[in-house]
Amino acid sequence: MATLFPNEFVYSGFMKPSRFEGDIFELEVEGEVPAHLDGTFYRVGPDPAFPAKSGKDIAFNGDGMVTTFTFRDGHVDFKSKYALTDKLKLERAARRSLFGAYRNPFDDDPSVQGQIRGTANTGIQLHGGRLLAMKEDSPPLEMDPITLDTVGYTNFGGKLTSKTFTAHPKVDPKTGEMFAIGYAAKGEATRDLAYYVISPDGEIIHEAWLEAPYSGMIHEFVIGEDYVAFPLTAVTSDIERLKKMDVHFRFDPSKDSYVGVLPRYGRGDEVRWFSGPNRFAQHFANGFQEGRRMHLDAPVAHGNAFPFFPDINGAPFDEEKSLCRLTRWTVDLDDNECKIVETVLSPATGEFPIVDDRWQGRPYRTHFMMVQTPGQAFAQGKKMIFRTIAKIDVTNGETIYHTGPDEVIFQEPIFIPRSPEGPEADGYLAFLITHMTGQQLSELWLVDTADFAAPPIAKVKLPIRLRPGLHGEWYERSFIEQQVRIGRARAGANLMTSDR
Ligand code: V55
Ligand code: FE
Repeated sequence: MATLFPNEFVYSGFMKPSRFEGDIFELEVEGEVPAHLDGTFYRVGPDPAFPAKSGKDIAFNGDGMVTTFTFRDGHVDFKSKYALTDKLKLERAARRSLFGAYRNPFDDDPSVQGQIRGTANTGIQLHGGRLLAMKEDSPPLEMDPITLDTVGYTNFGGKLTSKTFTAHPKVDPKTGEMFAIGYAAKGEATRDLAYYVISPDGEIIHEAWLEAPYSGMIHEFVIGEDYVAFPLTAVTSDIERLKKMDVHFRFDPSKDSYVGVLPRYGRGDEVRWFSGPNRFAQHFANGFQEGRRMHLDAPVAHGNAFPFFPDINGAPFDEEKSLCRLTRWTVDLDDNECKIVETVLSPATGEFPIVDDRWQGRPYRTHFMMVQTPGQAFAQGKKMIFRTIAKIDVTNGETIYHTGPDEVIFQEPIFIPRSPEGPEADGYLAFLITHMTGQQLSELWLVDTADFAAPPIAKVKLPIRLRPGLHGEWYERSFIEQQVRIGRARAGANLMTSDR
């Protein structure tokens, strides 16, 4: 039978899979792209290659599509290619879905039992000579940083023993080390948490194993100079639910929040768990250490913010309680009661925060966050939608908004420094928009962070519609070239070994 996507929200309108692989040379530009920008915006997101087996799906389960926008001399070129996961290869051979519901291996076709079912659809990072496309239920997928051809899953020369690897690794801007975790590290819904430090040339140089207080999503974590901190909130998983073909995650309002603090190069048994009230939080885009205290900054809600991961007791989705506010959690290693202290940093409501990653893991000032307008926070089908970005000064709460016209929706931005050595958060935000009217084409908008509320300085126009994506990164061309050299040196070393 040929493929036909059913008339479901996740397959229709602005969510219809674009499934486009290819290059578009010399995109149209309205306005002016600063001529000195010399680098590439890498972005990944779910873009289902086939309709789900059941015909229904959630937005987080599509196959990873990687797109790049390369800037040079005021010109922009585009490329897109699927992350060619083991899953997608098997499904292409069958020309249909073989893997079942989101993170439920019990729902898979018997012919693919035991295969890595990752989609590589959530995060992307260029580090250690590898372009990694990541889904937090599987190892990272290595791709070629220039051609976007897939190399395959990497286990870092055999040193990655966790079954999973975060979609949000953190890079220390001073040392160049990459920090990563894997939760559900011994299999879906296990409490095991693995932690890794990866050197700038891509070697795993430290590993620790610990157990979380309960099994739930640990989507992102925070690094400091001497400590790392792992936040756990009430988005819980349970193997019995998976066996019953229920959804993977459910929000459990009876569960406390936790933060586990570990020395950067610590052993698992050195972890200290701090606790706080029931909360929802996903994206800890930054945080830092102040002496014996760790600060973790994230959009935090007092109820569930993800309608597609429903309440464990079947409580109806509460849009008011779902709205997150940028909040600082502080834990103090000298606090014998091990409590999380909570401070709200801005009145803006939303999710998908980003910072200037040159200030990753160190005292910083500026947070950008996608804004959800109360009353219009969700599209039909309960898809989170945004048409405003907030710029928040975390030192005093000052919040400035950039708002688009009613007929567009925004995706998460990346930050591009005006100059590599320039001040924090001074530069541009680049983000995809979708026109909700007409042909629903996509554009890449550039906003100057120094004149944040002003209209975009450039609108880069695509002749196609891209399905809403997730996280992205900006890399200078010199960095990309250096990473290609590191990757080639390792490939050469491996050849020598197998030759002998
Ligand atoms: C997120 C996204 C995911 C996922 C878990 O942004 C969490 C949160 C695209 O997949 O599997
Ligand atoms: Fe994320």
